[in-house]
Amino acid sequence: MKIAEARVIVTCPDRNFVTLKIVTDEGVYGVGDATLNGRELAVAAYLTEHVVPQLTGRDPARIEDIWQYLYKGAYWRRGPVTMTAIAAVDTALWDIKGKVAGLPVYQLLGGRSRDGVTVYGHANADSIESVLSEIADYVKLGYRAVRVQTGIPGLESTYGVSKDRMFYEPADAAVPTENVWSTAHYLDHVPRVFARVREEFGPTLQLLHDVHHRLTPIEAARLGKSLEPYHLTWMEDPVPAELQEGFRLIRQHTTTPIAVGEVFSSIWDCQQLITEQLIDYIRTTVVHAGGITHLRRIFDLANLYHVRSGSHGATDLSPVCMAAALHLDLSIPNFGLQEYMRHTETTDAVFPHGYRFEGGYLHPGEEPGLGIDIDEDLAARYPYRAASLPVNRLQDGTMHSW
Ligand code: GCO
Ligand code: MG
Repeated sequence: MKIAEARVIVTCPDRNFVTLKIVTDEGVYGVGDATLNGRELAVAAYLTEHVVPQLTGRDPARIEDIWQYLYKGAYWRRGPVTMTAIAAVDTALWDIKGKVAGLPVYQLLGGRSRDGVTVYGHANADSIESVLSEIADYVKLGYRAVRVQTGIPGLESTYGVSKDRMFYEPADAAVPTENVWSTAHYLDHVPRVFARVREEFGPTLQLLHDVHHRLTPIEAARLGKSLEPYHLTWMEDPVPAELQEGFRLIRQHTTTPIAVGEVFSSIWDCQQLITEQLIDYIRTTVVHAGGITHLRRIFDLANLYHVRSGSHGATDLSPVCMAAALHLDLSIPNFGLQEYMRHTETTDAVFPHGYRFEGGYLHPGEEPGLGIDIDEDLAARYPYRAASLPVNRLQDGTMHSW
């Protein structure tokens, strides 16, 4: 069997997605997600111009070799654009391997380690009172883990609070929207939110909170300490993680568990965080960290150091990434949680899939391969629309992390 063709499909069914479809000379094909929010066309060009011409004629069964070829062969290693492009190829090749074997990919990865993949949903609202009713809705739907974000009194906009109730889409304008941030207002408010949430929902609902890289280590340490009475499952992205040793300071001060990794693209971005046990959950996922092949390597390293998985699953990661993540989630020994932000109906129609939500779990389904497809005719009806993530400034106008 040989790779006959690879197509890059860019579509915008309510938001932009880039998908790679690899077709073999025997007609079997596989799909991989290549979406990098706000920088979609950079990956599309990387694939079209530099990767696709090197794939034709290769044996699709040689997943590891093709991964090494694209990683080492480019000379320029790592980085989100390169690693997202490699991820797309890798994911599509696993899909093909599963279809050829007649097995769902999780079976090729060692089989089930659990019955289903526990997911967390997003409760977000302007005020504490309205976030309580959002959480109640998730509990009714069967979720056992909920991420909680609210507006901050004194600030007009806050990361994580959507305009739409069920769907969250931060990439809302071609030229980035500008948000304003105050750490003082934030640190004062968040513990009040979680005090109310615990009072209302009791001790066992798993609660999470995303700081979105907005604090310094000592500020994050204060936040973690102030949240200890409400025993969160995790405090996410407390600080920007370019400086991995920054997490040591947070760790020394608080027992609130720490999760990080959605912007990481390789094992090297989290090596120190994992081996020094500075984090509890690693949140990299298939599309941005080199596909199933590389992500499994990250999770295996994490497993040695009591770090569990908590993969990113926002709506800007396509259903193709979600399907791939679920196969890995089901098979690894150190699974923690999987983020699950529902896609819109239009997105789901473009990407018909076998995975399903039931009682707080996602199940990848039993179809051979990943159990995911792209309806190319439908996709063609939704052309790309430029959309950027917002930027963030302090009240005095200084650029801050979004
Ligand atoms: C999350 C994330 C997202 C990101 C988005 C960026 O935890 O789900 O922080 O909401 O902001 O995926 O593209
Ligand atoms: Mg996040």
